[in-house]
Amino acid sequence: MRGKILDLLVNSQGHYLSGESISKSLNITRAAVWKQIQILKDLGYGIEAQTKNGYRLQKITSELDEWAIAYYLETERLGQRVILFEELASTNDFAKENVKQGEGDGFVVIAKKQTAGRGRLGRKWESSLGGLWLTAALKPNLNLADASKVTLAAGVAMVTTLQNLFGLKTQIKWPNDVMYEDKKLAGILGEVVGEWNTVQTLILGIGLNANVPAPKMENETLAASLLDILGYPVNLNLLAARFIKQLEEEVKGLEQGGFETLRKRWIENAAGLGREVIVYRGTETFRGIFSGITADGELLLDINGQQMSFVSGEVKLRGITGYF
Ligand code: BT5
Repeated sequence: MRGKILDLLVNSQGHYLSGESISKSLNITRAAVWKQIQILKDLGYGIEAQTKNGYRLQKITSELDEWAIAYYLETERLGQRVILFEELASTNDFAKENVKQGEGDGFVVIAKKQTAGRGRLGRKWESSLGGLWLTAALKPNLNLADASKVTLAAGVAMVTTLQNLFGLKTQIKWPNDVMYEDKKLAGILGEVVGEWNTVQTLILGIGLNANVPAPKMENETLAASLLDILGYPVNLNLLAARFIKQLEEEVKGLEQGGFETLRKRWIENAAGLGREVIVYRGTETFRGIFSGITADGELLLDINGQQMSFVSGEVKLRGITGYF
């Protein structure tokens, strides 16, 4: 019902709509209209009410809201179904469960906060109220071997979104952490659901410290947040919608044109390229110059002129001096 009231208000393009006309259109009482308007105000919508003229929409909420995300969303495929929760253990876990039960390509789930947000390899992801904790389920027209390229695409999509919306220059730390001045602003967790012989679904989770202060980590990781960087809370609905759109574009690009364009854009935005790094693989340590990523999306290390490549998920990357 609230969505229908918002549809009416937004379609009246800044003109007043009387309580009576809303109640007639939706077949509810004027008191019910008034009640829904109060709830919308509590959700952060700016709605002007005049006794003579009725209601007028002044501002769309910047707090996460399903209607507002749909309003800003301009996609063909991703986010055709977006579900928002006040709280979830983990949006990736929820998406996985739903995909197993038949939810398909383009399904997006967002939680205002997570109680058991996950990083890679069982690590914990801090997810308090105010961040953007989002998972998209995708069935791209790609080989399973290309799944890791989709997670690289997600990193590029986030960096591009932050540049376009806020003019903010961020960098990607291999494989797909989004960094601001050597501090972690966003992380990506890509997982695969499905049996070997059925169509695979990618579960792509992204966590962005948006309208939260940067969390303090137990380990040596330094975190950043948009709130700290920009100094004001951003419109989470617009941010979510633009990111989903950009992700759709990147995945389309991968499906149609292969990895090369994305690889170039990834490299343009990479942190620590051309610098000395240490790669940890199990108990082994490799020291060399971080020279790029291969046509398969693997990390390339130049060790005394010899090129060596590493698959994501197996290794940990460290800069020699504080650039990550
Ligand atoms: C990641 O893992 O960076 C992937 C994080 C993905 C989170 C999203 S939120 C929506 C979806 N649902 C989930 O349950 N997960 C996804 P990894 O590279 O393993 O990094 C984990 C490490 O990042 C931790 O060990 C901490 O050091 C650090 N960390 C934890 N929370 C953080 C935060 N909010 N901001 C910055 N760093 C954080």
